[in-house]
Amino acid sequence: MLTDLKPQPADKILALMEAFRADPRETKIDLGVGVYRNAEGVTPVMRAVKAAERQLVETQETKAYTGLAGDPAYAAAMRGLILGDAAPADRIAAVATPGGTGAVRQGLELMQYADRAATIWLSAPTWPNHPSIVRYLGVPMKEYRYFDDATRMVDFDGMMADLAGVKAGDLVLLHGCCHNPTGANLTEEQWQTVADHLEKTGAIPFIDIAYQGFGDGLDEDAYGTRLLASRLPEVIIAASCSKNFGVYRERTGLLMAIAPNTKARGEAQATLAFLNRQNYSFPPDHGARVVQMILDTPELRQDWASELEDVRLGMLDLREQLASALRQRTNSDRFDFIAGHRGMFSRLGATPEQVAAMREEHGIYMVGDSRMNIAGLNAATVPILADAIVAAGV
Ligand code: PLP
Ligand code: TYF
Repeated sequence: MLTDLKPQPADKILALMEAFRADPRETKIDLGVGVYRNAEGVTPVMRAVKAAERQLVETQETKAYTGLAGDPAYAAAMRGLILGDAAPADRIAAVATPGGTGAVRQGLELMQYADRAATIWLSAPTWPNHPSIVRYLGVPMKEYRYFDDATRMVDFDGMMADLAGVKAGDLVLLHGCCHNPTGANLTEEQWQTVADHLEKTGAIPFIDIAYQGFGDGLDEDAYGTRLLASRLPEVIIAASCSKNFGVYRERTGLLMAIAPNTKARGEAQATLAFLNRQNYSFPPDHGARVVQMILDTPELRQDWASELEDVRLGMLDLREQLASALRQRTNSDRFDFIAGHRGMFSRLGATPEQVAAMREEHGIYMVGDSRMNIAGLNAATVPILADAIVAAGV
């Protein structure tokens, strides 16, 4: 059996992480994998997470199994964070999952279990794990245009022209905020147009929200998700706590399924618990419990939100610094889109050759499609990157 295995294509982002580690140059700059880093290059444990963990160590009396859906208090707290009161709780099924990736996977499993024939529409481009998992499960897949290479903004006309092809029951995967890999996001008006279209066609939004609080703020980043949740009968939401709580390795995610009515919600809840059981029985609990404690304890929640806000503003400041350094060097505003993008990433729009040249000559590591992790920069490396971008002729 094991001698017949074929090599699997590497995840380009994770391969880049290895290549960076192996590069001996002291001046190297890592703009690859989407992990937040502060000005010292550290991915800190957030203050509120430390405090909640301390409390947990002191007070937790058992590590016996939770339920198949995970801790209901975690689901309720996350529902509030993501949806506010956009949809009534008695229409929302939810299960804890191992990270946002686990939520995406279980959402696709749910979709496939419910309707084998349904197609999922992915943005071009999107996070590479989306098409990878979709293909692995054999879910029918189509793409819609999303990014305009010329303006480096959303190609909304292209997007809507392609989504004109959706059929009732198809799913449309949308990034809730902070689009990965482009950094280009829908405006509130554009979200409304998308909501109108989904309503009219009977297609179902599948929202992946992995960066709430990294873009324009916790509530602002949930605008599109809440709008769709308030207007459509069915919505699938895959959420990750990896970034906004900095609990990457704890594997903390949530899948929500908004159903048209309470009865359908009950079936969805039972099916999600069943699907958890088929894959791993009980989802991880430590990160989920920490997140729940933070969200439900006013002092912890306030401290968490304030640290997250500092992270967000720090990344916005780096965007301004880089756009301004490039404005000076090129005597033009053609890189201003970097300041207009939101979240951790920006797609620079460099060719693969230019990306390779920046890596070889300057030790600057960005993903091959020219996605940069803005959090990999600091005030000292912004001018170095700006010089390299100009030298590469981007
Ligand atoms: N969805 C998107 C768009 C992401 O960028 C990520 C990456 O962090 C995830 C989901 C899931 O992350 P995790 O599985 O680490 O929670
Ligand atoms: O896009 C990123 O960099 C993050 C982290 O297989 C990530 O979402 C990258 C690849 C992967 C899992 C997570």
